Amino acid sequence: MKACLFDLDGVIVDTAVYHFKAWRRLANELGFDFTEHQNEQLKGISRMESLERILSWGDVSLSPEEKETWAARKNEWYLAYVRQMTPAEVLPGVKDFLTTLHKNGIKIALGSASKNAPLILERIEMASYFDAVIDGTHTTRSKPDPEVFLLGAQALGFPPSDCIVFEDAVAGIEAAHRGGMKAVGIGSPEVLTEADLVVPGFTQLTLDQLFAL
Ligand code: B16
Ligand code: MG
Repeated sequence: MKACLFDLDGVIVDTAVYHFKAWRRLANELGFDFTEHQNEQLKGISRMESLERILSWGDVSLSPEEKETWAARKNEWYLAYVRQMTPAEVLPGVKDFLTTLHKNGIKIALGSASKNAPLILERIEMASYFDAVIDGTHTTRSKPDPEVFLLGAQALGFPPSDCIVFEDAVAGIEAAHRGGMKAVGIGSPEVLTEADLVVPGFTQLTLDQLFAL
C-alpha cells in the first residue's frame, strides 16, 4: 500500500444529510416524497443521475431544460448548507488518520463525485491534507465506474494495485474493485457487503489493518 484514495461525502464529512434535505425539498416541490432508505441509492452517484432516479421514484417527466433548472435549484439549496459548514464537521478520527498516513510516506488523494468538493474542503480547512484532488468536474463517468479513482491513482503516480480506497457508498466500493484497488468501507457491514474491510469510522482503524489487506 503506497497510496490512499478518499471519498468525500460520508467519509471525510457527512454532507449526505444536506444532499438528502435538498433533494427532498425538490421532490416535495414536484409533489412527492422519498425515504432515507431510498436516499442510500444516491450516495456516490452524480448530480444528474441522482435527479433521474428521484424523478423516476415520483413518476415525473421533465424536459432536458427543466432537469437542468431543477438540478441547479437543488444545488443552490445544498450550497446554502455547505456555506455554513465549519471544520468542526470533519468526521471523528479523520485528521489524525490522514496525518499518520503522511508520516508513514503514504500519498493521499480525494476521489469524489461532487463538483462542490473544492468548496467543501475549503470550508472544513482540509485542502492541504491532499496531494491530489479529483472531483466531479474532472470525470465524465459516475461511480461505480472506476474513472475517479483511476485518475486519483494516476495523479499520485501509483498503479491501482498500490492503492486503497475509502468509501461509504456501495457504488464507490464497486468502483474501487473495478479499478483494481482494495476498498475499505466506512459504515455498516450489512450495507457495504463487498468491501475488503468495514469499519464504523477512522477511530477504529489502524495502519496494520491496511497493510494486512
Ligand atoms: P454534487 P462523494 C457524491 O459525493 C455524493 O455522495 C452524491 O450524493 C452527490 O450526488 C455527488 O457527490 C455529486 O455531488 O451535486 O455536489 O456535484 O460521495 O463521491 O464524495
Ligand atoms: Mg460518499
